[in-house]
Amino acid sequence: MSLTAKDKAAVKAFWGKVSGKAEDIGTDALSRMLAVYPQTKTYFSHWKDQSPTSPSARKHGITVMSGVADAVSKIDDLKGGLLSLSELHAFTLRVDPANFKILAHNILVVMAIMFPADFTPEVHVAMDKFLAALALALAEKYR
Ligand code: HNI
Repeated sequence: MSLTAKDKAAVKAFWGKVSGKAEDIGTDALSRMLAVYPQTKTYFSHWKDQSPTSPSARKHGITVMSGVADAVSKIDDLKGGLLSLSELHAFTLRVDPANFKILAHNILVVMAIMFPADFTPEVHVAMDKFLAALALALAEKYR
């Protein structure tokens, strides 16, 4: 299900409101992923502290959201724009693509908690579709 012009406009407008808090969103979403889906910890065994609120987890939450910000700027060509990131996750990190949906879910949960008034059903569906398209783009090199 591709992103319509309406979806893209909703994503860009909402991102404009929340991007100032991207680091807070990322750190909370990443720590929730590690806490709620502990199997995701296997990808971070090189961290000396894998606890959800560890400095490594916080730093990675910020890193992930820089990837999301990049994806918003490349919303018209996610597959092309995220090619190198997909190669990193597929070939180097060997992240099971199922985890992209898990992290996307946690990002949505945190956005809903932090921005209840702005997170309308219209924004919810647009962000859900955008993060699904992002996950698909990241899984592109797995084919
Ligand atoms: Ni992901 C590294 C973006 C999902 C495990 N990840 C990155 C980097 C970005 C990034 C950006 C840094 C790349 C670089 O160093 O050049 N990751 C994203 C985005 C998503 C995502 C946008 C989905 C929304 N990554 C995931 C998931 C997992 C994951 C779901 C595992 C559960 N990512 C990693 C690991 C690294 C990583 C592991 C390397 C981290 C490190 O410590 O170097």
